[in-house]
Amino acid sequence: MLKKLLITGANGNLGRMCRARLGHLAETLRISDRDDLGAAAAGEELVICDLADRLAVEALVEGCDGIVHLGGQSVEAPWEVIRSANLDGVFHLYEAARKASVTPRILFASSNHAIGFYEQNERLDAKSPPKPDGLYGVSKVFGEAMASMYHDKFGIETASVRIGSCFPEPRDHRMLSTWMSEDDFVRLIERVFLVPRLGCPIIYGASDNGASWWDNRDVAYLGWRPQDDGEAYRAALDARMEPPGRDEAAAVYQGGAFCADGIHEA
Ligand code: NAI
Ligand code: 15L
Repeated sequence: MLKKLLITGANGNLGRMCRARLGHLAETLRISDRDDLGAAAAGEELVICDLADRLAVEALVEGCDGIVHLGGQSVEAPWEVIRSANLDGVFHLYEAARKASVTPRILFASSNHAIGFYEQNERLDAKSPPKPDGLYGVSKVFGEAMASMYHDKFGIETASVRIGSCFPEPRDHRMLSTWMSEDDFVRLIERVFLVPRLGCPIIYGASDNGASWWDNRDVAYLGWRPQDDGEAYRAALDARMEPPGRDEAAAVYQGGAFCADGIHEA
């Protein structure tokens, strides 16, 4: 069991879910976001912190032996926003981890948008080079690179999870391939913090989808067995919406509509 597990981005969709469901992994959860976090539950410490504030992030990370790093800009945005939250923020997190009295193990919430420009007829594994589909995707590639460097140079272990689409259920036809159920994400987080040796793997964060494009055989040693499958929602999706036209980005690229998005100017 961990002593203190830090969850960043705890006001977000995944952060709220993790806050509610990860208490069994640690004696204390340190819950953080840049906004109000409500009242602390039993076993929680609350820390308001902007990831762009280097000294505040050092204080945030000190004493934590595990970090689920969900905080940051989670969709495409102007460069200034991406840079502050996802580049400076990740640098601050790793510098804080390097300097801390306890070296934390980290789960970094990367994204399928790090490889979004692969076409949907391509099959990827952990060795597939990045192919980001926007500034947001580039920032996730940066985060994976930081994880790799801090592992090789300082021994900090990180699971970089290229999360597909983690929502209660798939929202469109592309997500039949990219969906990860919340239950499967919790199972993955458990394995990341329980496995004796983690290293610095790239993991595709998706359920056991019949329509998957991703191969996680390289991380079989984690013992993660996703149990859900987006196929269970196909009939309901078909009844609710038309699939995208075959030339639309949503049907061509793994990153879907992000590939058709332009650069967001400030
Ligand atoms: P979200 O946008 O709901 O939550 C992100 C949280 O980060 C927010 O509460 C926000 O206040 C916080 N945040 C943003 N900038 C910050 C800063 N400078 N300092 C401190 N906190 C800051 O995103 P969601 O869906 O919960 O995703 C969590 C993480 O997982 C994100 O890093 C996202 O990129 C990644 N991800 C999520 C996917 C999904 O399907 N939900 C898919 C792929 C990646
Ligand atoms: C992401 O990276 C986003 O954070 C999330 O909101 C979804 O858009 C997801 O990718 C996706 O591609 O479905």
